[in-house]
Amino acid sequence: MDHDGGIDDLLSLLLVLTMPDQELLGVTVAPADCYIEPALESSYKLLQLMSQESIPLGRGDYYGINAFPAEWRARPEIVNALPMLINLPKSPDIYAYPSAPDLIIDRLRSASDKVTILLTGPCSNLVLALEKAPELGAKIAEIVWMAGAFRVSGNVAMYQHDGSAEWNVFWDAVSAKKLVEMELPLTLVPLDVTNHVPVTKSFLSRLAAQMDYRLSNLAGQFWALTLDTIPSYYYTYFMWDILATSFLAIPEQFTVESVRANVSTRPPNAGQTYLDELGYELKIATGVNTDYFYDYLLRQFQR
Ligand code: AGV
Ligand code: CA
Repeated sequence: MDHDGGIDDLLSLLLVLTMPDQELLGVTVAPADCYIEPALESSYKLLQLMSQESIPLGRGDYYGINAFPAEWRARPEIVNALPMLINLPKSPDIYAYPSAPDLIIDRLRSASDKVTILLTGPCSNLVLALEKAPELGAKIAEIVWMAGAFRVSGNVAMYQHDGSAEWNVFWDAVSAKKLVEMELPLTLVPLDVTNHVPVTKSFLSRLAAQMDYRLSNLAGQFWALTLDTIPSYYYTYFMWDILATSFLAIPEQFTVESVRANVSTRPPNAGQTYLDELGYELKIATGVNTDYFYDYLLRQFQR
């Protein structure tokens, strides 16, 4: 799993660790929707909470072209101060961790079977790994990436931009284009489908009703931190990464289309993903059974 330290990235890490059929081989973090130090600390603490601290962590040192707003990047600091996490041992020296691309290479190389790669941030770490060791493409069973916006608007509101891109692609559109061009088995979970799963108070209320379970209690606190997303009249916090993560466990609840697509790397639509007859083969999730999805989350956090 490669994530970028957002609140829903960290919840996604927790969710993967509840999946009986997934063996998590490693976690790498990109310094995108986070500052890298607190994000690695929260990742390490969550692994400890789940008694999985032997899963290796890798540090992303590559910074994309279009930085995330600082207010978003700073939010996960709060996570490490929550009562359930604050007193857990801090990670050893995060600068002693391997670099993210090196850990990805090591994990793929030493795996006996093909590996699924879950990306809940930009794809730069994976692309750097595959550029260094292209033969490892053959070790990938599937890449599931929360990214893109095809038949809906994007969520980037920036200078020199028309709003058509989704942030994970916009941060490093050049790497995104390279990844798409590789034509590896790639399934995108774009805004087209994540728009259907906002973080709602009614869901949080159902989660709170089962807060005797430690994970429900913690997840409820994480999600509560997302409700003041700024500016609130424009942004809603969605279960972006959580939905992409759920795809690993309940793919049959999704509608998936095989398409040809491409990625723009230039203003005014840098990072836009668009359907293109002459583009590259990939899959996009376009629908999900939302009731089933929310119920699934409530079940997984009953521990
Ligand atoms: O574009 C969605 C991606 C997801 O990987 N991230 C958040 C999720 O982790 C960027 C993002 C878009 N809008 C945001 C974001 C917001 N209002 N706050 C924080 N991050
Ligand atoms: Ca993310």
